[in-house]
Amino acid sequence: MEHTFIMVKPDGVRRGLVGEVISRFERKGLTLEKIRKLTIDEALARRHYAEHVEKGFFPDLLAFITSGPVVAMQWSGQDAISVARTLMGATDPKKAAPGTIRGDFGLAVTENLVHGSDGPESAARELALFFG
Ligand code: D4T
Repeated sequence: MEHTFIMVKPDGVRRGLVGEVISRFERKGLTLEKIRKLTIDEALARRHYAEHVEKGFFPDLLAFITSGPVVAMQWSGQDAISVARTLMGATDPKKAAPGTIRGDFGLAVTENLVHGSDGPESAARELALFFG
């Protein structure tokens, strides 16, 4: 059994896609353990995206991720981390396969609807950041 951190980003919340995202994970067989709606402030964004703070796209990413509420979740299941990333699709929605969340609903790489942990260490770190 593995845990992962999944977040519906501000664009997904604004577009009313929270239920769609939850439904896809549930139908796959993953289990929703925790859920919390919040607006990310700059300090939390810098901690969550620590690996990206020096990158050229970070100012746009910071403005976007703090632009409205997000829905943060803990999901569990067998191989939950990689299964969730498969359901999400490639980071760039233009390249994400149809049938994935980003492939079906996204167009721009910044506004790519969802975040999912990319490994066990980031899952533990991100779950601690959002759920203590
Ligand atoms: P997240 O972390 O949001 O699940 O995305 P990924 O794990 O799939 O991708 P990432 O860490 O490489 O990127 C984090 C975040 O930054 C945005 N981004 C990324 C961006 O705005 N411009 C870019 O050029 C890249 C590479 C999108 C996701």
